[in-house]
Amino acid sequence: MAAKQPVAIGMIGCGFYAQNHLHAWADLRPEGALLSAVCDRDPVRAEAAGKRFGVPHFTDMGKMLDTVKIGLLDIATRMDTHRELAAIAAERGVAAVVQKPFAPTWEECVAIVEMARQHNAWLAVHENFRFASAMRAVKKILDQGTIGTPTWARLSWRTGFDVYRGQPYLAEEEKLVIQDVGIHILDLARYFLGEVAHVSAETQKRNPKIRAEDTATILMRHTSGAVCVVEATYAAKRQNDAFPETMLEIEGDGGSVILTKGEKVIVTTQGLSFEDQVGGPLLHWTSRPWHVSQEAVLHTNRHMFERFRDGLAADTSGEDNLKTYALVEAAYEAARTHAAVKPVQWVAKG
Ligand code: NAD
Ligand code: 89Y
Repeated sequence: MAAKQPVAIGMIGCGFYAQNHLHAWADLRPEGALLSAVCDRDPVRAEAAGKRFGVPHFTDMGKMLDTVKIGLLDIATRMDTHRELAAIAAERGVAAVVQKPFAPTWEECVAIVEMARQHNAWLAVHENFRFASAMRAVKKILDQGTIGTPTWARLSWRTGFDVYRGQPYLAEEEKLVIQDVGIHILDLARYFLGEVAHVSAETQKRNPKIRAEDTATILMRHTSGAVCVVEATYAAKRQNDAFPETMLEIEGDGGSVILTKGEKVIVTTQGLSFEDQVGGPLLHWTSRPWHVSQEAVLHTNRHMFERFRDGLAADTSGEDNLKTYALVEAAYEAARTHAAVKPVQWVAKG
């Protein structure tokens, strides 16, 4: 069998969260993902990343693509820049992974997918929560039929961790908790329970110092008939804050799986229960509490690189992520109207 070709990776954005991408790419070098250039419009950040990871650095993505032959671009800038950068990638036929949220509006998300389609360019969204070790373990339990058919779930992200310190822009966003982190939890709901028929939601702004909603309580009926509660808040004040872990309970007709703080699962099947630790080990560049989120970046990057190299769509392709983004849109619409909303109307528009 022919050896698999290495892929040259170009990193766009070297800010707060991109540091995790950079470390993950460095770890994936032995597997053939060769970080080959970095770019940030802030020259200090670009140079720091270039020096640290031993690759050329740029302040302009076009210039970087003119200078270094890149196979796969990893765009970890903020959402307002994604359309412009993804367009440059698509027009040059270069594959791209774009961080979540895909874009600030549904129309822009669709435009990005459409551009990639027109230019036949490979496109994916870096939706890392579903790639975390604990989430993979839960999915395996479901796929093995251990709890039977899932019929009810609660996926819960409740924290008072000061997210505004590392990501000060969050305090100014027009839409906050659903678009920033609820999007991950909604994606997990799709991952575990499939597509969604109806969405109801209530939002609250509990912290007066920020601009948008910081709490969302979302109720969904999946097309399978399963019912799921998705909770997301940045305003919880509680002991043993689980940041950045997602707490999860899924009940099926044959048992249940519960994921608790510390990445412990409690599985009940055929009347018997057992517990297991399902998190991944600390990596040389991860630390608590962020480790859970960071290690998911490594698994996400590996998935992206392998799928691109093998000519296959990513599980979280641009098209797939539109379905998650449709849940975000539906949740905001439901919160605005206090009525149940069908997300399929966005997907049909896409
Ligand atoms: P940040 O502001 O710290 O970093 C963004 C960087 O992009 C900055 O250094 C900026 O100079 C650079 N940039 C902007 N426009 C550019 C351009 N045209 N060309 C090159 N560089 C450009 O933001 P952040 O906190 O790192 O967030 C980045 C993205 O990561 C956001 O979409 C955020 O939602 C996402 N994020 C994801 C997770 C997760 O778990 N998946 C966690 C945190 C943040
Ligand atoms: O921005 C958020 C995300 O995507 O994951 C965690 C986070 O960084 C803060 O809640």
